[in-house]
Amino acid sequence: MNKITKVHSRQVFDSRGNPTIETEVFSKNISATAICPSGASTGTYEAYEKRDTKSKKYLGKSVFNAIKLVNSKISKKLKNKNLHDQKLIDSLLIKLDGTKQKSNLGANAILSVSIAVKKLSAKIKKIPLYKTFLLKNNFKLPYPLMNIINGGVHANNGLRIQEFMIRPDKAKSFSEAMRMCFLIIQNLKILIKKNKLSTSVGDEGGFAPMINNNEKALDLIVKAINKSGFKNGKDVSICLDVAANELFKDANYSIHSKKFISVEKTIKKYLKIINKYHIKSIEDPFSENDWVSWNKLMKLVSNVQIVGDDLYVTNLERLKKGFLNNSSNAILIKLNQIGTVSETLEVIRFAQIIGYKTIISHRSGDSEDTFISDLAVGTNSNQIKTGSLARSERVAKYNQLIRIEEDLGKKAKMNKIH
Ligand code: 2PG
Ligand code: MG
Repeated sequence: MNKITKVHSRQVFDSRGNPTIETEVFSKNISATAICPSGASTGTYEAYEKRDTKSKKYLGKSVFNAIKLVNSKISKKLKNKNLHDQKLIDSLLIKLDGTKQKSNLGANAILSVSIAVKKLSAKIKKIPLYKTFLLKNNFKLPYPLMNIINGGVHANNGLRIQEFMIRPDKAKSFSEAMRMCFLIIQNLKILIKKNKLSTSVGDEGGFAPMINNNEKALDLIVKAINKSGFKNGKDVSICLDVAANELFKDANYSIHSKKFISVEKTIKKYLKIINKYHIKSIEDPFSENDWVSWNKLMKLVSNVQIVGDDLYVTNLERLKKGFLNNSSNAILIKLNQIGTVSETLEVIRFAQIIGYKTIISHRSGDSEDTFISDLAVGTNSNQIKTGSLARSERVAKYNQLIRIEEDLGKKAKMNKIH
């Protein structure tokens, strides 16, 4: 048994330049670190992110109070505990916090400890991290969901939909998936330039051209797919994250233009773009409490992946409710929405039992930490959503998957999409 000897946190910065927590867990002189990510379009039911809202020093965004709690209370509690017993460690953290949304210690404090413990355990056992989750063998690589045009709260271009993504469905290997995405992104850049628009990027590395019409963005992507020699809807699929929480008011939605329209009209427009652009996946098409509309859409589409993100917030109770309501057929998994590795694994396990696709996801504020790449492979998750092939915090996750593919050698296979 290896014991935890010390837990130490420090304030570092995320990809948006905001303060966040890095925690280092020690067992004697060996240590591992983890950095907590942070969202912009967050769900109401997510676990609590603790920030020093009253302190002016970092405009209310510093995390020194959370860090203090790790370095005192949490460190004391975990000292001499079995490093390899992740469930025990996580349950001690949950108990020590004692609230439903982890608002005492902060889910950002708790998660950074939980992930660092998991990493250190693998390091000391000398096992690649991806081999320490739910799967014991037969590892498969996830399909990347690359967010190549950014809108919503991740950019300031006026695009209503937050994420326009591509998924290289016909790729036979992860490296091939990356090559396909690379080609499409390069061609998209040329097309954007030709249209005299800016090729600067948004929070998740996708282009953020000044267009304010969803269909214009979709037209550009279709052109880039064609120009790369691929067939939209066959070789490559277009996938969306609407993040509809941000576009909802008084039972109406403003997804397709600035104007708020009824659910019926919104669904009609969804069906129109699904057919026109062969869209294969839509995340958060409705807001987090609008269970009825989710179910309506599910009844109308058969070959489309409907993904719950803010709807489920990686929370088992909400996922169960969604399952009974037939709300979706896939779930987005974000560790910091729930706050510990063990709870995240529990949600993934349940989702897979009920036949939901699991998609491991970054946050819009992220870091060089690549834990989610290992998590995706180790839990047999079909897809990973971690931004475009730009900005090091996004690319780092893809690079880690390339390393895992190489490590698996001939055994490396892609996961199933359908
Ligand atoms: C989302 C995420 C990640 P954020 O909505 O799926 O892309 O964004 O981290 O801002 O919640
Ligand atoms: Mg989302």
